[in-house]
Amino acid sequence: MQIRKSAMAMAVMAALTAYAGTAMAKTVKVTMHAKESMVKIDNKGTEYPAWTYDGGIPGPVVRVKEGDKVEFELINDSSNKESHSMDFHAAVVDVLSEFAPIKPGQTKKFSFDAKYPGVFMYHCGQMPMHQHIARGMYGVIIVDPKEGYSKDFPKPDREYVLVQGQYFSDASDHAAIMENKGWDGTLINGKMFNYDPVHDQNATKVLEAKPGERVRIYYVNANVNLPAAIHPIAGIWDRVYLNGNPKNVIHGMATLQLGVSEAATLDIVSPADHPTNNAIVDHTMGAAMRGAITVLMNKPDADPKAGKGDNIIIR
Ligand SMILES: [Cu+2]
Repeated sequence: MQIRKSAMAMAVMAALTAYAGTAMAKTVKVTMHAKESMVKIDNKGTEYPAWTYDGGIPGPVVRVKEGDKVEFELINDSSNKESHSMDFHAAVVDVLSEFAPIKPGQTKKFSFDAKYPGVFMYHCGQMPMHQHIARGMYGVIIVDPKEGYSKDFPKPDREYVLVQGQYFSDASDHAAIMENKGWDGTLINGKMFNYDPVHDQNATKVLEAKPGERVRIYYVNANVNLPAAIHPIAGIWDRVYLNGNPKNVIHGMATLQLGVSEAATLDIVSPADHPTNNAIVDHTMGAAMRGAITVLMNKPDADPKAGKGDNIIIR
């Protein structure tokens, strides 16, 4: 009788938990500071006068659940010279209201409901917009589906964010950027060859997983002008979710084309029986050779914390 009782209690608990999982939308407060500050854009420490959210390229990873209300606050630090704004591609609002710029010293708040699950770019939309993006004002917001994981959207073992951007060493020449002139590098999470010790002797970081694990990559093409062709060398994307929406699934893709501002969720599963390496590239060779190569090491002694919890972006 005791066993039956506790089994029933567990069933009720499970039902309540499932209900709570789908029904309890939260309000998520997100505050960012626009900062015009120096950042390092390569592994040897070259400094660059960037415009950023919170001092880094890309800006902070925002992660909410489908149905959540995002209450956003942008603070344009008074030490800045430029006006800045925020455009979340996950938001359905008014471009002239919510996304309007603010001057240095001003603060702006707006909120939106995260209605669609997936992975979305955010960026500054102040003019000249291509200059604000080229200088580093972009990032990613992940909206997890309210249904959670399923057979068609399996739980990953590790998750990593990769945000690609174009580097123009003279970002003051915004007329040249418009014509894609002066494109000197491709940044992955803010640095050329950030996670590629194979092609850059100064690189120290890689993505890690254990053999056979499902690794989920949230990839954002924050380039100013160019599409990106995302391929995991020596592997195949097991599943690709266009715009990161679990309903938009494609199987067995070698390369996924991402237009400018497009983002996707890409799953890769390495062989379980031996260690392997992948190189996640923008197969557009001009971009790969400028820095868009990321090594994923699949090895038994992978750092157990890498690609989990808050460690989905390696800074
Ligand atoms: Cu800006």
